[in-house]
Amino acid sequence: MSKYHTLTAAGAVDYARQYAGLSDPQSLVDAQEVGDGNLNLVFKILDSQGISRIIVKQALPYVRCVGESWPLTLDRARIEAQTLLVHGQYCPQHTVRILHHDPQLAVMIQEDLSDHVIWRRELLLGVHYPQAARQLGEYLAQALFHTSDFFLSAQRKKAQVARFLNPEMCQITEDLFFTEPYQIHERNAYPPALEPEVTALRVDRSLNLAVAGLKHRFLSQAEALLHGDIHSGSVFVANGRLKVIDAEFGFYGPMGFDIGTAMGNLLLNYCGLPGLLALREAASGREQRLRDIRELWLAFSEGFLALAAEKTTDAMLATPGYAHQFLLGVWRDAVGFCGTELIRRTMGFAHVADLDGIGDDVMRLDCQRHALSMGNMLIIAAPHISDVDALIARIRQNG
Ligand code: SR1
Ligand code: MG
Repeated sequence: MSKYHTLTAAGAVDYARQYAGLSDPQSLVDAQEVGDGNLNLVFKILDSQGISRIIVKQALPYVRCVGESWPLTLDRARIEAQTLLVHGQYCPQHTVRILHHDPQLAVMIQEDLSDHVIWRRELLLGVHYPQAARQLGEYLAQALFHTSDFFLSAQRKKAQVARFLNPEMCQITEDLFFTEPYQIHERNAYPPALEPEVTALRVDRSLNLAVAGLKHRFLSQAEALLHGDIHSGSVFVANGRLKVIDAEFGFYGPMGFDIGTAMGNLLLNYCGLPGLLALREAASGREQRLRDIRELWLAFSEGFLALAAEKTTDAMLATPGYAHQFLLGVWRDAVGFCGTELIRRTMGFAHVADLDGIGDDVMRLDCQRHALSMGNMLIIAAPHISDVDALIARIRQNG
């Protein structure tokens, strides 16, 4: 019989006392449930001073933001913990530390990051973390290179692909990113005023062909162990520091998906800023987002090329110029996936505060229209946008 049961706050405290590996487990006395994502329970475990010491995270057997009508695999907790452990092996400075996990209870204990803040919340307020984009690029370079065929032997890599099959979570992405926004679907959510723009996406044959290609790559290209959901809500920042959390969508997929999702969330912020901040702050925030995108890509690509030059194990993949050639494809993918993130976060099932948090109705609609048109443009133009400077020029042209 399964030992799974949902933890109460008191149960989470007991669990942390037993398994967090603290030298003073009895100092843990209370728990606060703070989960504000779409899927899981998250407890901060507090000591007698009320200081948060450790995080206990448990997967629920359904999508939290919907309820039991949308059941969901508990295996995602194992995938999440193991993905973060693998990424943490290669990039400990930017991966949340996992102290313990139990696949049957679908629970993990992770380091407390109360001295950090969620990057999205800061982006909404116009607070800039100068090193964040570069650090996220470094994380992606380390995590993706070391889990790819460039680094792992072919045998080991195939074993890892099998270990990280994550079909139910991938199906969510396949549906929410690549299918539902281009169909009439009950899960799509957008104001009636956007109907003309949404209909235009649905009937645009060139756009649908390009999205089909992206979906096909997501379905079939097992290039590296992806984080799988690397938006600005999955990233904690502090002065000079950055930690990635929440890898339950981890699986072997196309590298451009992680990079594109990260860039897409910076662009969602770019589109939303005029509705979130005063004119001058919004303009300067937008310039900052463009610089962030540039730094993210350069940190990833330069980091990846340096690792490839030093550590590629396969004799043919080590052929001079091959890693560079491979990255050209990753770049094209990233731009396309970035476009799909913009579209699905604007009119699909799962939205972001960068747009939905805009108080003024007219301004919100303007920003949403901008995100849809930018997403569309990026998906169509991806094969012709040669590098990150060309991307930034296109974004400026788009408004
Ligand atoms: C049902 S899950 C909806 C979205 O939330 C997650 O953070 C992922 O982005 C997913 O697409
Ligand atoms: Mg998440």
